[in-house]
Amino acid sequence: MPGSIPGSPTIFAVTSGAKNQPSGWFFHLMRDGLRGQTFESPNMRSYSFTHAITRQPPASAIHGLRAVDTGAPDLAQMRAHHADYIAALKSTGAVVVELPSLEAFPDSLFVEDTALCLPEGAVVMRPGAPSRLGEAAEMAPHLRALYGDVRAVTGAENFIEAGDILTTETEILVGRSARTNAGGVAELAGIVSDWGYRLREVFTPPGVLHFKTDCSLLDAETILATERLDASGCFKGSRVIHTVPGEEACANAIRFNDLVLFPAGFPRTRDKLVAAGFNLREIGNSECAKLDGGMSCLSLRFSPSA
Ligand code: CIR
Repeated sequence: MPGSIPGSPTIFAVTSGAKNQPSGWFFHLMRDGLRGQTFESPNMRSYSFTHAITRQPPASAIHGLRAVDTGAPDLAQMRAHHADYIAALKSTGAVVVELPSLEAFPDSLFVEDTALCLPEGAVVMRPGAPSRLGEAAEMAPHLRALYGDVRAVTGAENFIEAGDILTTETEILVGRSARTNAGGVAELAGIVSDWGYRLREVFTPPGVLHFKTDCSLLDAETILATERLDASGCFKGSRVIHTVPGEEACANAIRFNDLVLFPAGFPRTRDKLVAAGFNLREIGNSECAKLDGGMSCLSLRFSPSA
């Protein structure tokens, strides 16, 4: 597995067929909408969702992967935070599929890393952490139950975790990292080009677990990011709100319908986002943070079209 290697971003262009449509997302949203609504604008597709999938934290989560050991997570507290998180997702009207815990996989509560979900279909990932590879196979049947088209990254040397993927209104950004290599990015690019998406390869800063550890989509034009990630230039053309220095750990938030789920304990960045007009819901994240997990990691968010 390669580490983070700075370099020129690679754009994987759309190459084929259906694919010359402006965007599959727009058509699906116009047809299906969210909870029966019809959107007047396509500029909601990257943060309007009808569904989410979560997985209960297993008791084995106390043995989950972490870059630095700051002590074992408190399981009861982690589960209480997880329940608050699910309640926040549901409060937006979304259907939340709550999967049972998987004791064999300590990190399996971090379902985001197992799949990329788009309206046209889902792509099962190939996690770069050996202990997490089996989590993707566990997720696949649940995706097949909701989607007509479920594909997978399968190359033996290709690795990719969806924590490294940020889907915006116009493109899919994928950060190479210690978990996501060039082969994984290239294989995903081929898969999503068939659905009409443009994929841009970027780089997760050294020492940062995933690309989205350091950034989040807030709306069609706005990204929340750490200064260190924004300095790489990967968000040129977007409005970027920086986390306040010292509060970098709150860069991983999620926009989910009308809410921004935001980790509790970062008051200065919270106030900045509230002042910018976002509707924040603070969720405790102290225990998942001990395992380098945050708001995005705890769910798959999507609007399946079939
Ligand atoms: C891991 O190291 O894989 C887990 N302990 C944390 C995964 C966090 N997932 C994410 O950022 N998408």
